[in-house]
Amino acid sequence: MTATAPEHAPDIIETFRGVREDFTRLMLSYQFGMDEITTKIRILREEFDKLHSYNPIEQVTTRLKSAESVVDKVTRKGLEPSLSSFRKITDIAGVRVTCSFTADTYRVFEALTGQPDVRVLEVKDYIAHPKPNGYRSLHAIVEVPVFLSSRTVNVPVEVQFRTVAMDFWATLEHKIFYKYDGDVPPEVVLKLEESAETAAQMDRDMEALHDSVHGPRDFRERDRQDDQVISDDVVRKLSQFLSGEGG
Ligand code: 0O2
Repeated sequence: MTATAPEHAPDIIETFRGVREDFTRLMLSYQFGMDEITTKIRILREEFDKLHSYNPIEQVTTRLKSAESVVDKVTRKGLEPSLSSFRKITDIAGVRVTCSFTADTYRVFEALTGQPDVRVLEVKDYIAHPKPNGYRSLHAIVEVPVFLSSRTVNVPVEVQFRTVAMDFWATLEHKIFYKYDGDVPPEVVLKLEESAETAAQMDRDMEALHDSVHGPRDFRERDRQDDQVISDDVVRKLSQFLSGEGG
């Protein structure tokens, strides 16, 4: 006996294929948006390192939310499970920039968001205003253009800027919450708040120590001085060349 497929099967398969293609295209655009941001951060990192002899960026990590976790968030927000609801979730693509000191988080944030093709959609400053549990980080939802073969798409990417100490706390806090499955005993909550304050104090101490040894990192002033050094050097070399001393 041969099984016959129901008449509407080809339609369903076509629809399913279409949805799958749209989903793949959507997730690819988030991947590309994330790539654009990481390239920008890599360029800033190299520039800071090579031209200013100071690298404020310790680590850059990326993550693409899984389809399951996007569906969870869509449901949590009370949206219907559709591709247009997916598009309303702005943290599908995430980049985390771990910096050396607190001032560096703002400096790198400014250097990234000051670029003309980066549009800031939202900023949450959990460094200036920590969450009640002690969580600290500077969050920005930015939109970057991604140039595809036939069109340009503007992709939202969540960028988190934090120090090593903030990252240490957040990573372990996440693990502890995961273990307790959201039902954390009050004494653990209190301990977490205290340890967040300890981490913040360590950030302040280490930054003060660094500045006392190396001087404050006023990058704008140093950019200006560097430009001055470069232009003086170029002028000197040019005049040597013109006077025939340049060899
Ligand atoms: P993952 O897997 O780390 O990315 P909203 O988008 O405004 O509806 P949401 O998503 O809570 O609300 O935004 P928010 O406050 O900007 O936080 C988003 C991300 O910040 C989280 O993403 C975490 O990465 C991080 N985060 C926020 N609060 C905490 C916290 O208390 N502890 C830790 N460890 N991380 C935090 P995800 O998607 O939850 O997780």
